Amino acid sequence: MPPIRDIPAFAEPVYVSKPVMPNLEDYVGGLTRVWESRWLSNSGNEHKKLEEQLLAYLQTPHLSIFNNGTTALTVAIHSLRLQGEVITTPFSFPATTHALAWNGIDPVFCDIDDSSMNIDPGRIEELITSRTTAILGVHVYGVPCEVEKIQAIADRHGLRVIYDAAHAFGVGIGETSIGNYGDISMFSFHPTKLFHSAEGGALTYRDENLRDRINLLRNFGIKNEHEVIMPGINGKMNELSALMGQHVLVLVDQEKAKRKKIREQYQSELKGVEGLRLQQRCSDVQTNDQYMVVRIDSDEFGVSRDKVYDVLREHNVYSRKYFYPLISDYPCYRQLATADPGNLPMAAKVSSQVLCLPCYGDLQCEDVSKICAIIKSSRD
Ligand code: T4K
Repeated sequence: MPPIRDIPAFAEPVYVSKPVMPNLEDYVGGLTRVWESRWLSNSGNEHKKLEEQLLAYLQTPHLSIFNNGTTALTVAIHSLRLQGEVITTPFSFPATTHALAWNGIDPVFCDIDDSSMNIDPGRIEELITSRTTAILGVHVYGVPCEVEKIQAIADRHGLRVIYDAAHAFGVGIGETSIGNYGDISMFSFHPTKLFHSAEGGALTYRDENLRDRINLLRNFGIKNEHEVIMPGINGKMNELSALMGQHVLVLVDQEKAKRKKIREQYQSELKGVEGLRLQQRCSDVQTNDQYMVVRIDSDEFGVSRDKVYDVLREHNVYSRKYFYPLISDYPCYRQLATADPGNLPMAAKVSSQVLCLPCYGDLQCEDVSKICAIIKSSRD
């Protein structure tokens, strides 16, 4: 390995993610249609078209698109009339727990599994009380939670199950698309995601009875011009985003294949380096290769995750510590009994080790090699 001082910085910043951009002329062609229609929001034609296309792609019985994943998740929780306490993971993006807080629900933090980095089903039951109404899991980095075990616990205790599938677009277990597990799943269509609509999100669900309620909640609870029947919110996706989504959707499989190659290159170049732990693929899971995460054990590797992050930054590489700090360490949640670090030893360990490396279709092979060289030489 060259000494770190001999590796030049990238001329341009290399970010953790870069959005897939559709062909501009194609998008402008679609925009002309929107311009002429003078219909910009409130379930227009583009919105309807995107919902149909996503329904087919995600292979779920029902789907409602939203202006972002956070609003979608907040509505999902409200639509199931959840109250009291919900058991969730502290190892996620703030939106997961905030969506509970916005519904007046007390989050209960459960530790995570060392391998999947998702909520540990073996620790859920001890947290159930008479106030528990649901389990909110997150398919972190697109790796599915242990859905069968979680459902069995929920069934035993009469609980609902919601999945934050923000990272899991296009993921499946065997032949089953990930959006078919639990009562409701939420997908994020933020530009940093494999599939995006500039901003956006969706809920998928199997119960047809939820459809009207979710769609009403998405539109202020307006039933018709004379009736507002529930305290809804504005969760509607606008037509420009819906059009963007249509143009990005046709590129998703190609982007997925490119990211798979990039991840494989990272895996092969970082394999066997003492102190670096790479995420293993599960044999029955169709992954989406959206994130490339590496875990750094500072004792074995010789330097800490934070040091590697700093060295990458000095070389113009903007890796990200998804997810550090833990949600349970935020000032707004750390007073909760289950936020006690003693309750969450694995989450604390994982959060101090993870680093998400740049992973997007346009990243070049030589860039991946250089990033790996910087990481390996960061011990100098
Ligand atoms: N649940 C989970 C588990 C989530 O991860 C998220 C979102 C949500 C719920 C909520 O879903 P949404 O309401 O967002 O639909 C980013 C994203 O903003 C966020 O959507 C995502 N998770 C999270 C993991 O990553 P930040 O604060 O790291 O974003 P930012 O602006 O620093 O962007 C990261 C990098 O991406 C930048 O360094 C450069 C690049 N980038 C970003 C944008 C916005 C681009 O190249 N182009 C862009 O347009 O949260």
